[in-house]
Amino acid sequence: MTLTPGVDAPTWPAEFAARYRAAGHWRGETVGGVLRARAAAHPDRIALVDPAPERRTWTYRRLDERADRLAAGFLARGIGRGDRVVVQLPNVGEFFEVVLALFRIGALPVFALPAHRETEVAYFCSFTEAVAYVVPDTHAGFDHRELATRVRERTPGLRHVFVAGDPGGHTPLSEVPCDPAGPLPDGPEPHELAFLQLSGGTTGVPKLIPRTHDDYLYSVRGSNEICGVDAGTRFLVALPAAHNFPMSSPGWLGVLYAGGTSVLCPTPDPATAFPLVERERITMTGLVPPLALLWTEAAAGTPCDLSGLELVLVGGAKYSAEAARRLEPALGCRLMQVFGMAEGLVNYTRLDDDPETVVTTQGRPISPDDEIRVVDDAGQDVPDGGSGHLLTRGPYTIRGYWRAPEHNARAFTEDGFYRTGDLVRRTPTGHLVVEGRAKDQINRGGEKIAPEEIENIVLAHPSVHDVSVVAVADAYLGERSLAYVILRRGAEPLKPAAVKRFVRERGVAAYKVPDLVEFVDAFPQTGVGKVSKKQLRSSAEQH
Ligand code: OOB
Repeated sequence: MTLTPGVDAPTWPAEFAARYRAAGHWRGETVGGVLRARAAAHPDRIALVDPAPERRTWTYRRLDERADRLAAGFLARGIGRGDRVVVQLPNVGEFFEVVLALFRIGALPVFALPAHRETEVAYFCSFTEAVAYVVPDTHAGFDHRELATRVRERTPGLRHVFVAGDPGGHTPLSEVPCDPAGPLPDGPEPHELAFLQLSGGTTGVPKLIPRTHDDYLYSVRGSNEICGVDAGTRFLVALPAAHNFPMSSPGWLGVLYAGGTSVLCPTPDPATAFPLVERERITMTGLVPPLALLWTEAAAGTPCDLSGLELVLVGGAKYSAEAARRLEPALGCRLMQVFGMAEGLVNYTRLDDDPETVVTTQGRPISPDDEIRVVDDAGQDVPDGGSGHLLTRGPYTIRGYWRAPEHNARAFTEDGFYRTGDLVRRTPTGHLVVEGRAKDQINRGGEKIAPEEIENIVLAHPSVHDVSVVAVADAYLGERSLAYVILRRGAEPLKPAAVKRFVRERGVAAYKVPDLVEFVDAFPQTGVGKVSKKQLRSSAEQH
């Protein structure tokens, strides 16, 4: 099923597309084509290292060949151009083989995170009409094969479950690759969709973000230039590889583009990561602020030699200036802040910014064609230096979510600016400082929670009359979640743990389970009788 942007997802008007091509931003490349070209140019360089449990490496040639064989196998099983495949793999070599094979044939990976559970995955499969779902056997003590069985029962359209490792009752991924009988059919066009990424979300169900080869590869090339990624870069993929930040800012895709080496980190804690930094001579990585804090604190006492580290990118949530100031001296490397979003726009501080700018701002956009507006509640531009809502439009920012016309009408202006929901201030140098958030979202150390999604789950509890989920400040994670619950009159009293268990048992990612639960008799109301989250948030500050 061939999909073109504009049919299932809004796309750039022709005059914008023409402008971005003329400017050289969109170069007509595809991810599959880039891998082919790099494999031809330097077949024997190491593209990928998966250090655990036993060290495995992929040269560019091997990765290219594996992608071809797996692509041929997917095609032989009837998976082809435009088909959606939900990929839920942790940081293992198979993740790369699978997504590069899908890119090559123009099937669209739908990037689930390892933490997602039945509710989320079943939704991704049904909403995208996925034909296949790829899982590990077990990961972090959780059996993904059992999850896949339940997802399959709920999603009749799902034709295949492929398991990396011991397959249980499903199809082993290792049986899929086959010799391509001849040349593979033509891959996707550069203007076509490459994948669907998940949005952090503010609504009851996550929105899906359609990215094209042209637009995504532009953001990757721009990121490489800013971060100085080259063939000598050895990048540690510390965060889940399926997330936009470690994928493209500059991430493993940037490294692949430049012919460098990505090293997969099974978990990002210093005890696992530091020995890898030493052994694999890591030069660059990307971390969310809580991890950056942990790394900063652990660096002093470590016996590991971290001196190869040149650059650590920190983003995904607000990084305090105080914490940022401590990173460079502790880790002996440069810091770059990154403020990005899977919808597109990515801002970086620059290597030649003065130290104060690096610790106190979240950077400036990649592209001269990233249009930035800072507006007040009425949508009027605020004077320079003032705070307001960040709106953006540009060569790698989507014009709408996948199959979500009603939501798109709210999330984008009529002239195509994305309403990020972030509150920012712009400095005279064009750097953005994130000052807060207007969207109803919790940013739990970089992991985004849509309160509405969790409220809907808690509301299904027979003893619950009403619920409101808000953020509460946390010294380590930045924010945690707090569910204020009103019980039904006459209902059995509940313990906080029972509410948490109820959410967990519904099958959602563990990071979405409310950290705190508090029972109240009523919610504060706004003038128009709606629940005042603003007031709830300020009472949450008392925690
Ligand atoms: C990254 O992407 P998402 O899609 O998970 O989340 C985007 C949202 C932004 O709208 C903003 O609210 C928040 O995450 N955010 C930050 C931030 N970086 C992201 N808030 C404050 N300071 C920062 N440095 O999180 C993402 C995508 C690409 C690169 C980096 C992060």
